[in-house]
Amino acid sequence: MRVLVTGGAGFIGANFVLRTVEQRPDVEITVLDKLTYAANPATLAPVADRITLVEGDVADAAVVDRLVAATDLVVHFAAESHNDNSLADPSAFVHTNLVGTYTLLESVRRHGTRYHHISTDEVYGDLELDDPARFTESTPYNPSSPYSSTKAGSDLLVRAWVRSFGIHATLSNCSNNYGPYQHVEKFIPRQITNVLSGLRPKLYGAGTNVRDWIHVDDHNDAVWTIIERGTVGETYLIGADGETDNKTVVESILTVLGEPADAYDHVTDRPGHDMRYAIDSTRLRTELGWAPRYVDFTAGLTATIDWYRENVDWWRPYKDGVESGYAKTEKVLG
Ligand code: NAD
Ligand code: TDX
Repeated sequence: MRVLVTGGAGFIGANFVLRTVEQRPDVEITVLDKLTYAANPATLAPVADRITLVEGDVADAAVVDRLVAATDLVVHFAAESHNDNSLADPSAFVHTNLVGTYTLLESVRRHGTRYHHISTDEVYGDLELDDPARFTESTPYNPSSPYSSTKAGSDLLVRAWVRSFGIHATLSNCSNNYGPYQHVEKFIPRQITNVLSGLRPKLYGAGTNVRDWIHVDDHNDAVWTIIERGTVGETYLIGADGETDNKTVVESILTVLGEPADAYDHVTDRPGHDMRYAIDSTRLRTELGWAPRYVDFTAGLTATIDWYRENVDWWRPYKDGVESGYAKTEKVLG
């Protein structure tokens, strides 16, 4: 099978490529990636001779059409993915997440190609801390940020292209991922690499916000499950029952790294900061038989910390630039 992976040089897409090369030797992979600041080509270096890497934009119709014409399946990971960046400048988010998805949809429509759309639980907005509810496939869309609204818009385009044009698409909305090869701008790698660099972790506001953590390998196994066993036109939520508040995550990282658990700073909160995400993945588990393998978040977090400790060369070139960007707006709270 020939698979086109968009965004395959970023965090989740690259983990998907590495795992697929290892586990499915029959799959021929082409990666389409713009190699933005978020990509790290070093991640794919070990499989360079097993895949084809095309540097290009998912909103470039000519490139997309040439690649889609020569593939059996598109897995669309490419996106501008960081909420903080979307607050500073939303333009790239509209371009990549909306125009890029539209461009792919028109191409898969033309060629009748199977398409899987990767999305996020953030399209559902947020929950209160004491709300017993979790997101399900029927939760109404209510995104908060420029990032999540462009992801929500991209999901709605896919659904409309299924209904109006009969494209063969499935969608998945996953909770917060962690694991190796995640950019140091994101919460968990930022705090790990802060401690490893002699800097104090930075917690937005009080740190009571809750995220529903899932290991990236569990996400990608679920994606293959949906591609192979999902019903075309349907949406599946992916989550591993990993709800944890940010303060607990920072304290765990410090403890694992042998530092005092309170050696972190509270800093300026994110504007419009979503309070809590929580996924009910019953449908994926009961209908398609998927289950996460990383059920102990502390064990998965410890393995991830070890990975960043052992792979300083991978993240070091990105660290200073990210921290100087945050320093422009972030103030330590008294
Ligand atoms: P990432 O930022 O690490 O990687 C994104 C990749 O897309 C990068 O390699 C980048 O170069 C590429 N890209 C950006 N714009 C492009 C364009 N115009 N054309 C081609 N390539 C482009 O993101 P990630 O965390 O790996 O997220 C991947 C997908 O998973 C996104 O769709 C995101 O919305 C979704 N998602 C992420 C999480 C999470 O916790 N990180 C959770 C749920 C869903
Ligand atoms: O330095 C920080 N301090 C901090 O307290 C950073 C970078 C973040 N935070 C908080 C904000 C969030 O409550 O940690 C939490 C996680 O932040 P991010 O890693 O930026 O993730 P989030 O905004 O939750 O979005 C992530 O999950 C859903 C991904 O970046 C999205 O691409 C995905 O769709």
